Amino acid sequence: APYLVTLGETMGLLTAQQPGPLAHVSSMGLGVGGSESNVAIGVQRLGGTAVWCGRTGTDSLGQLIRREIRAEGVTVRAVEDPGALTGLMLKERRTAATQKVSYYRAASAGSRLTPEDLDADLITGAAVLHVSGITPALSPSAAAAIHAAIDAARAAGVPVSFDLNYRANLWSAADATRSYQEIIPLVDIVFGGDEEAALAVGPAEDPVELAQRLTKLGPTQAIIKLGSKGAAAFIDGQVHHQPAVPIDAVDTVGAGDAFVAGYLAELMNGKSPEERLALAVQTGAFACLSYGDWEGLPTRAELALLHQTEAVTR
Ligand code: KDG
Repeated sequence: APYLVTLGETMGLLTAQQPGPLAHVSSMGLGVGGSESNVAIGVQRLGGTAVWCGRTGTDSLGQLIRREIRAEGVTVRAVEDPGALTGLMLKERRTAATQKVSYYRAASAGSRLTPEDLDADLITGAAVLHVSGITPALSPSAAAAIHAAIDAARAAGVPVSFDLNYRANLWSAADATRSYQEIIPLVDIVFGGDEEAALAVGPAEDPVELAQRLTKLGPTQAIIKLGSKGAAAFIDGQVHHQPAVPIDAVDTVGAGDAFVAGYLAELMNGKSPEERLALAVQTGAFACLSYGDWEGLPTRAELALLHQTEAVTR
């Protein structure tokens, strides 16, 4: 089956079980999270096929990550690194409405990804390669890996998708801008929030303007994710406005990955830009309706729940 291939760092994820100061939280839930593996899981839940490449430690967290991603049906091609521990993230909720993510990932196994970790045949045989702007922020070798993956895909005519995914805790805005300007001309599809896109192409009032400027750098599809305002896009020379699905969000972390998964799943199905964006806003909305970065990602059958009005069905 045509498959999506992606690479990146997935970490253990500790989530406070109650809102309040972390010093007074007595229990944390243990799960896993990583932007690219979230996308892979999202595609797989929608009926597609996905492969995740990365690097973990030989530790228990590494085992947990492999098991969890595999359990979702995603093919895992991750190197086990005996020389470093698997990274960790911590999600605290000081108030019910606000979340803070902290990283414990400096020199982690995932950040030691190298070009040698990649299987060129896996990339050249894919329907699409998806990468994110987190990876070049991790280390020089991880940056080299994302470039090597993009080069392999381009040489084989495999379309490349890139989510800017700016993480201010990992690098400066200036470094991100430099890296985005290197990578964007090499990709076909670019996703970003309006502030992320502004790092790459300068600020603009109108998100369509941001999308158009992104396409001037090379991609034929530029999609600006606007959260509760939906999305604006410039795809194959056409402007698109996609309203969001109105919902009461409980946890917005992971919504951007869900959006990308919805878009790419329909791209792989040969669907039109309108159909890709329509599924993207539905999967993005769905991800906000449950806790966890990816656990709530929808199957196609579950999408109907977005419009269900009865609270209970028996
Ligand atoms: O999009 C959600 C991701 O941000 C999260 O799962 C963690 O990959 C992650 C990161 O590096 O921030």
